Amino acid sequence: MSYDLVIYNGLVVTAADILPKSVYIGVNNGIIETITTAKITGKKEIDAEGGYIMPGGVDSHVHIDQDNAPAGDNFESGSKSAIAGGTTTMIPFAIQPKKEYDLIKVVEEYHGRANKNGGSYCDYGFHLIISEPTQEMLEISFPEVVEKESITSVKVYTTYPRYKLSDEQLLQILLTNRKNNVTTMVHAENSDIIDFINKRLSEKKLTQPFYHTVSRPQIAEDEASYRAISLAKMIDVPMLLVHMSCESALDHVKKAQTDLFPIFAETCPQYLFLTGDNLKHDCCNHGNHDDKFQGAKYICSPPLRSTQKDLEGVWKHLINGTITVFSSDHAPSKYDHPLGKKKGLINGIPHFKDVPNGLPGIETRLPLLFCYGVETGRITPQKFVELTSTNPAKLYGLSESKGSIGVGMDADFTIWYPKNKINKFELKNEMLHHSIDYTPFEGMEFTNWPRYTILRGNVCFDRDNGGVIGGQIGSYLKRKASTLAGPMKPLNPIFE
Ligand code: DUC
Ligand code: ZN
Ligand code: ZN
Repeated sequence: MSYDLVIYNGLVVTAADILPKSVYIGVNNGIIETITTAKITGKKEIDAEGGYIMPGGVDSHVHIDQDNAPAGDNFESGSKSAIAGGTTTMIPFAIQPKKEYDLIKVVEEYHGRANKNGGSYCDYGFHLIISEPTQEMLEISFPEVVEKESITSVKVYTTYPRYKLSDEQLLQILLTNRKNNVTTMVHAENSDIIDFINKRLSEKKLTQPFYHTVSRPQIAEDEASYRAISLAKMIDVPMLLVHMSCESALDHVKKAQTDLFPIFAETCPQYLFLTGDNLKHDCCNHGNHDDKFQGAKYICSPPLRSTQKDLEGVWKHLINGTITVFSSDHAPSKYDHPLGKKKGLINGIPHFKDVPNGLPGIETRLPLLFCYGVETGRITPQKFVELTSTNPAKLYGLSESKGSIGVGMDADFTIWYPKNKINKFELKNEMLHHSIDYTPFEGMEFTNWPRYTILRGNVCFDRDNGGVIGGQIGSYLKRKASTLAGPMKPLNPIFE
């Protein structure tokens, strides 16, 4: 029997194991049909030459074609960048605009965005962002959209004037999510602390990009994380805190997990690799010290933290198991564009508050953690797979088809070069496929990169033979309920 595709001579890694023998993986119709030690043949064959064969990356936190980032990526460029960085599935956000209570309409509008310009290169789903919950919407439109679109995760914010919800609104959403088997994602920063500091910074005319880091201190994330965990405990419902950036906030997650609450944590490359020094225009990482605004390239929220010790605190929680998923929070805006980062430079005066938040990173997420985590020996290849593919697939209801290598699963793979096969190189933005004019990881050294990215049996990226060679074949993924949390306790009857 011949297969559509056979992959062989590599080390197959799942979140649990590295298979002890070199095996053959046979793919037909986009699905893994066999994994065998017996030699098999295919119409197309890939020799992994001893490199790791991992499940395709699942990036469960990305912002694509968002209204607040008109100088960002659309689905075409964002998903192309995903594929070129080893990611085969991404989950961007469909945002409820204020005063729009028809959530089916909201998601349909995002399907339109995803289908524009030929569609997506990788598979994708949508998380829903709720910015203005009403009782009627939560009772009628919300269950409808969950059912029709199979959306099983919702993000809410404790900050940003446009999105911020009160604690009571958060409780309402947690309860609604519990009833609908939906996972809640929370952006946790105390908005009153931020406003209080911002007022004083602006009075003192301290508005250069660096003051963004001053305006959103760790204590703001720490307090809001603790509060969100407390609210989730009250309703006893699974919750993920997104883009966690500091050790003290992660300590709260660890405590809740130790007490057997279904609280999960996400971090992102920027909180492992970059410090707030990058927001200073004369930081030694920048080539051009004359551009006093370039720190704006690093404005994201929560902000980059101060010291190497802060980064080590996040690494500790990544290694000790507190952190469940490693996402990019790809939230790109061009730097040199009036609607991009330079929106915050008005008549030559910097205003960090007007700079669109977020960093590009969908393409660099996997290579960064692979090179600085796996190849340095800080984490095992299995832990890498767990954080970057298996856990996001389980958390967001995709584990029947994505996130692992097994018979019956989608044939999504990231194949790495064998160690030392390629020369170490310094990253340059022109190597990347996003539509952004910079990467915050410029100049960092890489010892490896995805050699092949395969989506449902299609070789979409071949780094040495044409780069992105796949088409815009990405499909919308209907998702199931999360399989990460255990069974819930009975609901407190007061909340029925
Ligand atoms: N922070 C967010 O909450 N979302 C997108 C980008 C960012 O920096
Ligand atoms: Zn956020
Ligand atoms: Zn985000």
